[in-house]
Amino acid sequence: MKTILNTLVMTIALTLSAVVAADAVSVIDPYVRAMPPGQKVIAAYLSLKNDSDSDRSLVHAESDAAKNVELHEHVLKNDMLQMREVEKINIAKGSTTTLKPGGLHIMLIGLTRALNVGDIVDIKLIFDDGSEQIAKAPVKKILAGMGMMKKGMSKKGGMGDMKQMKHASPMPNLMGFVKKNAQQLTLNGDQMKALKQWADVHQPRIWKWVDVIISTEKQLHDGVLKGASRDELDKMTLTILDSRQKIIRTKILCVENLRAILNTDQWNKLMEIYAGVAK
Ligand SMILES: [Cu+2]
Repeated sequence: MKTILNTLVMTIALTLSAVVAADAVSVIDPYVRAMPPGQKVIAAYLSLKNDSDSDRSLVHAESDAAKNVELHEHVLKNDMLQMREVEKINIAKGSTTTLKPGGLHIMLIGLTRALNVGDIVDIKLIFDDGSEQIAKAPVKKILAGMGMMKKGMSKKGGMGDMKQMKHASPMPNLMGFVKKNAQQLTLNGDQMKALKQWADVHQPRIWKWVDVIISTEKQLHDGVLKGASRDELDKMTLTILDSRQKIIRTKILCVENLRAILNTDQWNKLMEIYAGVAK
Protein backbone atom coordinates (compact mmCIF):
# COMPACT_ATOMS: atom_id res chain seq x y z
CA MET A 1 0.00 0.00 0.00
CA LYS A 2 2.75 2.34 0.99
CA THR A 3 4.54 1.61 -2.27
CA ILE A 4 1.45 2.37 -4.28
CA LEU A 5 0.96 5.59 -2.36
CA ASN A 6 4.58 6.53 -2.97
CA THR A 7 4.23 5.82 -6.65
CA LEU A 8 1.06 7.88 -6.74
CA VAL A 9 2.71 10.82 -5.01
CA MET A 10 5.67 10.54 -7.36
CA THR A 11 3.38 10.45 -10.37
CA ILE A 12 1.47 13.51 -9.23
CA ALA A 13 4.70 15.33 -8.47
CA LEU A 14 6.10 14.49 -11.89
CA THR A 15 2.89 15.50 -13.62
CA LEU A 16 2.86 18.80 -11.75
CA SER A 17 6.48 19.54 -12.56
CA ALA A 18 5.83 18.76 -16.21
CA VAL A 19 2.93 21.20 -16.22
CA VAL A 20 4.98 23.88 -14.51
CA ALA A 21 7.89 23.32 -16.89
CA ALA A 22 5.63 23.51 -19.92
CA ASP A 23 4.27 26.83 -18.75
CA ALA A 24 7.67 28.21 -17.88
CA VAL A 25 8.45 29.05 -21.48
CA SER A 26 5.79 30.89 -23.41
CA VAL A 27 5.65 31.08 -27.18
CA ILE A 28 5.02 34.58 -28.51
CA ASP A 29 3.94 35.58 -32.02
CA PRO A 30 4.93 32.50 -34.01
CA TYR A 31 4.77 32.82 -37.80
CA VAL A 32 6.00 31.16 -40.94
CA ARG A 33 7.46 33.21 -43.75
CA ALA A 34 5.42 32.93 -46.95
CA MET A 35 7.50 31.75 -49.90
CA PRO A 36 6.81 31.57 -53.63
CA PRO A 37 4.95 28.40 -54.68
CA GLY A 38 7.17 25.41 -55.34
CA GLN A 39 9.59 26.31 -52.55
CA LYS A 40 10.41 23.24 -50.47
CA VAL A 41 12.11 25.04 -47.60
CA ILE A 42 10.51 27.63 -45.37
CA ALA A 43 11.53 29.44 -42.18
CA ALA A 44 9.49 29.88 -39.01
CA TYR A 45 10.04 32.56 -36.38
CA LEU A 46 8.81 33.18 -32.85
CA SER A 47 9.84 34.52 -29.47
CA LEU A 48 10.39 32.28 -26.46
CA LYS A 49 9.92 33.86 -23.05
CA ASN A 50 11.36 32.01 -20.07
CA ASP A 51 9.64 33.05 -16.84
CA SER A 52 11.06 30.19 -14.81
CA ASP A 53 14.10 30.47 -12.57
CA SER A 54 16.18 28.02 -14.56
CA ASP A 55 17.75 28.28 -17.98
CA ARG A 56 15.92 26.44 -20.70
CA SER A 57 16.75 25.56 -24.27
CA LEU A 58 14.83 24.55 -27.34
CA VAL A 59 16.45 21.32 -28.52
CA HIS A 60 14.17 20.03 -31.23
CA ALA A 61 11.16 20.90 -33.35
CA GLU A 62 8.76 18.86 -35.45
CA SER A 63 5.92 19.61 -37.82
CA ASP A 64 3.59 17.59 -39.98
CA ALA A 65 4.09 20.29 -42.63
CA ALA A 66 7.70 19.24 -43.28
CA LYS A 67 9.70 16.05 -43.54
CA ASN A 68 12.52 17.53 -41.54
CA VAL A 69 12.72 20.42 -39.09
CA GLU A 70 16.01 21.98 -38.02
CA LEU A 71 17.08 24.78 -35.71
CA HIS A 72 19.17 27.28 -37.66
CA GLU A 73 21.19 30.41 -37.20
CA HIS A 74 22.57 32.92 -39.67
CA VAL A 75 26.28 33.66 -39.72
CA LEU A 76 28.31 36.11 -41.74
CA LYS A 77 30.92 34.32 -43.78
CA ASN A 78 33.03 36.27 -46.26
CA ASP A 79 30.42 39.02 -46.03
CA MET A 80 27.73 36.60 -47.13
CA LEU A 81 24.88 35.69 -44.85
CA GLN A 82 24.77 31.91 -44.55
CA MET A 83 22.75 29.62 -42.35
CA ARG A 84 23.76 26.58 -40.42
CA GLU A 85 22.16 24.15 -38.04
CA VAL A 86 22.50 24.67 -34.29
CA GLU A 87 22.16 22.01 -31.61
CA LYS A 88 19.89 24.12 -29.41
CA ILE A 89 18.53 27.58 -28.85
CA ASN A 90 19.06 28.90 -25.34
CA ILE A 91 16.46 30.83 -23.40
CA ALA A 92 18.13 32.08 -20.23
CA LYS A 93 15.97 32.32 -17.12
CA GLY A 94 13.90 35.47 -17.00
CA SER A 95 14.71 36.40 -20.58
CA THR A 96 13.25 36.21 -24.07
CA THR A 97 14.95 34.74 -27.11
CA THR A 98 13.63 35.99 -30.42
CA LEU A 99 13.90 34.01 -33.63
CA LYS A 100 13.74 36.45 -36.52
CA PRO A 101 14.74 36.97 -40.15
CA GLY A 102 18.51 37.23 -40.45
CA GLY A 103 19.01 35.47 -37.12
CA LEU A 104 17.89 32.30 -35.38
CA HIS A 105 15.04 30.46 -37.03
CA ILE A 106 13.28 27.14 -37.34
CA MET A 107 13.76 25.64 -40.78
CA LEU A 108 11.02 23.50 -42.26
CA ILE A 109 12.68 21.34 -44.89
CA GLY A 110 10.85 19.27 -47.47
CA LEU A 111 7.35 20.69 -47.18
CA THR A 112 4.65 18.04 -47.25
CA ARG A 113 2.00 20.44 -48.53
CA ALA A 114 1.71 23.87 -50.11
CA LEU A 115 1.66 26.62 -47.49
CA ASN A 116 -0.39 29.69 -48.37
CA VAL A 117 -0.68 33.01 -46.59
CA GLY A 118 -3.09 32.58 -43.69
CA ASP A 119 -2.57 28.83 -43.28
CA ILE A 120 -1.72 27.72 -39.76
CA VAL A 121 1.32 25.50 -39.31
CA ASP A 122 1.58 23.44 -36.13
CA ILE A 123 5.16 23.28 -34.90
CA LYS A 124 5.93 21.08 -31.93
CA LEU A 125 8.69 22.57 -29.78
CA ILE A 126 10.66 20.24 -27.53
CA PHE A 127 12.72 21.67 -24.70
CA ASP A 128 15.74 20.33 -22.84
CA ASP A 129 13.63 19.38 -19.83
CA GLY A 130 11.47 17.18 -22.04
CA SER A 131 8.52 19.55 -22.03
CA GLU A 132 6.73 20.22 -25.29
CA GLN A 133 4.60 22.95 -26.74
CA ILE A 134 2.71 23.35 -29.96
CA ALA A 135 3.24 26.69 -31.68
CA LYS A 136 0.41 27.57 -34.04
CA ALA A 137 2.19 29.65 -36.65
CA PRO A 138 0.24 31.47 -39.35
CA VAL A 139 1.90 31.85 -42.76
CA LYS A 140 2.69 35.54 -43.25
CA LYS A 141 4.21 37.66 -45.97
CA ILE A 142 7.20 39.59 -44.67
CA LEU A 143 9.54 42.05 -46.32
CA ALA A 144 12.94 40.56 -47.02
CA GLY A 145 15.72 41.82 -44.83
CA MET A 146 13.37 43.80 -42.61
CA GLY A 147 14.52 42.18 -39.40
CA MET A 148 18.11 43.09 -40.12
CA MET A 149 17.42 46.64 -41.17
CA LYS A 150 15.41 47.36 -38.06
CA LYS A 151 18.47 46.66 -35.98
CA GLY A 152 20.40 49.14 -38.08
CA MET A 153 22.58 46.42 -39.53
CA SER A 154 24.00 47.30 -42.90
CA LYS A 155 25.21 43.79 -43.66
CA LYS A 156 23.13 42.30 -46.40
CA GLY A 157 23.25 39.25 -48.58
CA GLY A 158 20.54 36.90 -47.32
CA MET A 159 18.45 35.01 -49.84
CA GLY A 160 15.68 37.63 -49.84
CA ASP A 161 18.22 40.44 -50.16
CA MET A 162 19.95 38.82 -53.11
CA LYS A 163 16.60 38.43 -54.82
CA GLN A 164 15.96 42.15 -54.42
CA MET A 165 19.44 42.93 -55.71
CA LYS A 166 18.86 40.75 -58.76
CA HIS A 167 15.58 42.53 -59.35
CA ALA A 168 17.12 45.99 -59.01
CA SER A 169 20.37 45.40 -60.88
CA PRO A 170 21.08 43.67 -64.18
CA MET A 171 24.82 43.74 -63.44
CA PRO A 172 27.05 40.83 -62.43
CA ASN A 173 27.85 40.59 -58.73
CA LEU A 174 31.54 39.93 -59.28
CA MET A 175 32.75 41.33 -55.98
CA GLY A 176 30.95 38.75 -53.87
CA PHE A 177 31.96 36.11 -56.35
CA VAL A 178 35.64 37.00 -56.08
CA LYS A 179 35.46 36.86 -52.29
CA LYS A 180 33.86 33.43 -52.41
CA ASN A 181 36.55 32.16 -54.77
CA ALA A 182 39.47 34.10 -53.28
CA GLN A 183 41.53 30.96 -52.72
CA GLN A 184 41.06 29.56 -56.17
CA LEU A 185 41.95 32.96 -57.63
CA THR A 186 45.07 33.09 -55.42
CA LEU A 187 44.43 36.64 -54.22
CA ASN A 188 47.18 38.08 -52.05
CA GLY A 189 46.70 40.15 -48.91
CA ASP A 190 46.99 43.50 -50.66
CA GLN A 191 44.42 42.51 -53.25
CA MET A 192 42.02 41.34 -50.55
CA LYS A 193 42.52 44.63 -48.73
CA ALA A 194 41.88 46.68 -51.85
CA LEU A 195 38.69 44.72 -52.54
CA LYS A 196 37.47 45.13 -49.00
CA GLN A 197 38.10 48.87 -49.07
CA TRP A 198 36.07 49.16 -52.24
CA ALA A 199 33.24 47.00 -50.91
CA ASP A 200 33.08 48.85 -47.59
CA VAL A 201 32.45 52.13 -49.40
CA HIS A 202 30.26 51.04 -52.28
CA GLN A 203 28.25 48.05 -51.07
CA PRO A 204 26.19 50.05 -48.52
CA ARG A 205 25.42 52.66 -51.20
CA ILE A 206 24.24 50.00 -53.63
CA TRP A 207 22.04 48.37 -50.99
CA LYS A 208 20.56 51.76 -50.16
CA TRP A 209 19.54 52.25 -53.80
CA VAL A 210 18.12 48.73 -53.91
CA ASP A 211 15.94 49.62 -50.92
CA VAL A 212 14.83 52.84 -52.63
CA ILE A 213 13.88 50.92 -55.78
CA ILE A 214 11.93 48.25 -53.92
CA SER A 215 10.02 50.72 -51.74
CA THR A 216 9.34 53.22 -54.56
CA GLU A 217 8.05 50.43 -56.79
CA LYS A 218 5.63 49.53 -54.04
CA GLN A 219 4.52 53.18 -53.78
CA LEU A 220 4.05 53.26 -57.53
CA HIS A 221 2.05 50.05 -57.47
CA ASP A 222 -0.21 51.27 -54.67
CA GLY A 223 -0.27 54.89 -55.90
CA VAL A 224 -1.80 54.12 -59.27
CA LEU A 225 -4.55 52.11 -57.57
CA LYS A 226 -5.28 54.91 -55.13
CA GLY A 227 -5.53 57.49 -57.91
CA ALA A 228 -2.21 59.32 -57.50
CA SER A 229 -1.65 62.03 -60.13
CA ARG A 230 0.45 61.40 -63.23
CA ASP A 231 2.99 63.90 -61.93
CA GLU A 232 3.36 61.98 -58.69
CA LEU A 233 3.65 58.68 -60.54
CA ASP A 234 6.19 60.22 -62.92
CA LYS A 235 8.27 61.38 -59.98
CA MET A 236 8.30 57.88 -58.50
CA THR A 237 9.27 56.44 -61.86
CA LEU A 238 12.20 58.84 -62.15
CA THR A 239 13.32 57.94 -58.63
CA ILE A 240 13.40 54.28 -59.63
CA LEU A 241 15.24 54.94 -62.90
CA ASP A 242 17.70 57.26 -61.18
CA SER A 243 18.50 54.62 -58.55
CA ARG A 244 18.88 51.94 -61.19
CA GLN A 245 21.31 54.13 -63.10
CA LYS A 246 23.33 54.78 -59.94
CA ILE A 247 23.56 51.05 -59.26
CA ILE A 248 24.59 50.30 -62.84
CA ARG A 249 27.23 53.04 -62.86
CA THR A 250 28.66 51.87 -59.55
CA LYS A 251 28.72 48.27 -60.75
CA ILE A 252 30.59 49.33 -63.89
CA LEU A 253 33.17 51.08 -61.72
CA CYS A 254 33.27 47.95 -59.61
CA VAL A 255 34.17 45.74 -62.56
CA GLU A 256 36.77 48.25 -63.78
CA ASN A 257 38.23 48.39 -60.29
CA LEU A 258 38.34 44.61 -60.09
CA ARG A 259 40.12 44.47 -63.43
CA ALA A 260 42.70 46.89 -62.09
CA ILE A 261 43.22 44.93 -58.87
CA LEU A 262 43.47 41.44 -60.39
CA ASN A 263 46.29 40.43 -62.70
CA THR A 264 45.47 39.09 -66.16
CA ASP A 265 45.65 35.43 -65.14
CA GLN A 266 43.37 36.01 -62.17
CA TRP A 267 40.91 37.96 -64.29
CA ASN A 268 40.79 35.23 -66.93
CA LYS A 269 40.35 32.60 -64.26
CA LEU A 270 37.53 34.66 -62.73
CA MET A 271 35.76 34.96 -66.09
CA GLU A 272 36.10 31.23 -66.56
CA ILE A 273 34.59 30.32 -63.17
CA TYR A 274 31.92 32.99 -63.46
CA ALA A 275 30.82 31.79 -66.91
CA GLY A 276 30.31 28.32 -65.45
CA VAL A 277 28.05 29.62 -62.69
CA ALA A 278 26.22 32.50 -64.39
CA LYS A 279 24.67 30.31 -67.11
CU1 LIG B 1 17.68 28.08 -42.26
